[in-house]
Amino acid sequence: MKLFSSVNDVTDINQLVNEALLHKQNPYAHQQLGKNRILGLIFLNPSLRTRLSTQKAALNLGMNVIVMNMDKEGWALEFNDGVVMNGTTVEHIREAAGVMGQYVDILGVRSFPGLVDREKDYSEEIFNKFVEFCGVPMVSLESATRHPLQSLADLVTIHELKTTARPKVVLTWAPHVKALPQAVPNSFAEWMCKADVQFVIAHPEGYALCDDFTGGATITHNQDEAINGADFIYVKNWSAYEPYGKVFGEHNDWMLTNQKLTLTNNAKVMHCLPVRRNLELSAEVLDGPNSLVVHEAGNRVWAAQAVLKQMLQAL
Ligand code: SN0
Repeated sequence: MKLFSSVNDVTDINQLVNEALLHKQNPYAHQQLGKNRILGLIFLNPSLRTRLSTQKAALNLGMNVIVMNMDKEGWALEFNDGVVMNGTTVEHIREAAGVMGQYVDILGVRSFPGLVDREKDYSEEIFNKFVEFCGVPMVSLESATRHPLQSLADLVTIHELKTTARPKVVLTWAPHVKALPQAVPNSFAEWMCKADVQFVIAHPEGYALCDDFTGGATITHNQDEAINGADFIYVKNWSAYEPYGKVFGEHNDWMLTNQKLTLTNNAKVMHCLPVRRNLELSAEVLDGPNSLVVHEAGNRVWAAQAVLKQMLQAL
């Protein structure tokens, strides 16, 4: 694999999931594969899990890792061609990405959407320019519209803990105080639509995701109906796709509680984290026996390791 930016870059998702679980059983089996190989991780936005789990995955494979918080420590990047750079941007993506490619064998980039210009965000302009100019294989650490390492870890977690062959998995919108990207729910939907699960999405009116990502899912505005009999509930806030990046209404009753869990098949509760307690998800659920959030974050290592292994093998 030379590019990992969405589920469409994966030839066989079941094989990738199984490979992640093999790494979990035997983390150091491929320590020679990454010897003398360097992974570069570039962050244009904050990160906890992605940064640490991807580093750990690379170390398990024998790689060395270099990390840069480009937003805080780098020069301000220019992404447009043909501009006179007499303003605040200092370095063009053409040179910056090209130089990064000189130093690393595989490059990871995190770049959130601006949530202002939908066409710009959904064209994945920033991530694609890194791909175009760095000249080395690239992995997404969350781009404007997707978070594939998270979604793979989510699928690994569901596969690992399911008790029926085809579990009911519900993605539910949750309240928040900010406008958040659609990347995590888009990506989760895209992966679940390709997985062997019964997939339902619940959100208040006005929060429909872009249907490029949700084809095959059952979509409802009734959360209680959606979570009825659910085996897994994936909690996430997102801002509207139309009107783009907007938030409206309070919808505080969309926060998952123990009372709501009684409707489910003792559902396991997932969230990509960071989560805002008692806003997005109640503390009673987070601290209760149904929460998988920390376990799920642990699986980020094995998902990243499965992806990096396939990328190292293609070098
Ligand atoms: C990001 C998001 O895409 O929703 C990253 C998730 C992995 N989350 C946030 O930006 C949360 C910010 C906040 O203020 O709660």
